[in-house]
Amino acid sequence: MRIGITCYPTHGGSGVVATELGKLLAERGHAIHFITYDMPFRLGRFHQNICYHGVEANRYAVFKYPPYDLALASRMAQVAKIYQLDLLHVHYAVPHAIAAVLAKQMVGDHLKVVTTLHGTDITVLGEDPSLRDIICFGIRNSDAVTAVSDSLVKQTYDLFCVDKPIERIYNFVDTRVYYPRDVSSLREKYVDPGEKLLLHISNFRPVKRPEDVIFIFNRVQKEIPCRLLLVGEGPEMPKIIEQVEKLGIASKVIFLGKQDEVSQLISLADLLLLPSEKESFGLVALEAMACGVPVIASNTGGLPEVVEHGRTGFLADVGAVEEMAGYAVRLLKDEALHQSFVRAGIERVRQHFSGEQIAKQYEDLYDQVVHGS
Ligand code: GMT
Repeated sequence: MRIGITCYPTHGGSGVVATELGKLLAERGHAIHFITYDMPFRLGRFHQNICYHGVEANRYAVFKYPPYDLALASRMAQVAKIYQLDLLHVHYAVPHAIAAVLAKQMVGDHLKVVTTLHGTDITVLGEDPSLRDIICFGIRNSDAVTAVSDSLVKQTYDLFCVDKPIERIYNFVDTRVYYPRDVSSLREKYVDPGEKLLLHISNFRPVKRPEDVIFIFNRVQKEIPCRLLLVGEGPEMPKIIEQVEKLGIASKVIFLGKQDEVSQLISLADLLLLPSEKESFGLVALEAMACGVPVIASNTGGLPEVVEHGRTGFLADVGAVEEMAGYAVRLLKDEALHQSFVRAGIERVRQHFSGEQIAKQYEDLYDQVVHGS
């Protein structure tokens, strides 16, 4: 098939999933056209069957806000006509689903629109009165809609009065990239022998509750020799640096900032902490499990669909930091338990979240939408 993909090309999970899906579909023989304002950061090297089409918003002085959404719709329509696309698969409802619906109106009904909802496009923006109705419009007018967890499907139905089916298609990982690696020589650079390493990766927005990460780590380091690796950047970072200094644990916390390639870094860790307020899926938890790293996360959104409590990690209520710290200590002190979680996580990813399985689910959906089969 000839497929246009639009996503946020930056470090967020939705952009990662969209880009990795595009790469997989290209490997499976589809012609993929990324239509985004920047080259998706995960695209990397040249790929046969993948083209990139940039979007440029006009910055004419009369505009207070450059009309990016219109430029995107117009570019989608242009690419769809030139390359005779069968469908546009857009990731994240705003503005992508709305732009795609507009492009479809410009090109004709034969161009189908598949929208994937990723989380904050519903759970945060869906509550905003300035966007709520237009998000609903984008969903209603898409030919097919998917969401990345059962929890997000339910939240979408609860928030919007949509009567169309929303198919749950989980996030996935490429297990050729995410697998337990021998990183012992790199690990020596971060931890002393006998020390454990805890990891948190996020965009350091309030929704990720990075302060809870520091609280949990502070409790754990009082009982077990360990360090904390923080990967990512975001608005909460200044607060986090202050908190770390106040607690006097700066020598034990390593700040790595934004990183493009995290599979090796994940393999360094003994545990991943993800105490988010909201998390429609939690792609980083899946990446960790694939690399053999157990996860301690909050029992919210789609996380219980990813992390199996007591088998591949532990879940606790949002903000239950004492309980999460207790789980971390238990897991880090009990090598046999830790090893069983490592094995169960790798197996769970292989069984339920492999790229091949998920790419096939999207292909089947595309087939239904384009051929009605
Ligand atoms: O807020 C983020 O974490 C980024 C956001 C995005 O759209 O890039 O992530 C959302 O989509 C990911 C991919 O489907 C999910 O794995 C994340 O759970 C989801 N984030 C939230 O729901 C907060």
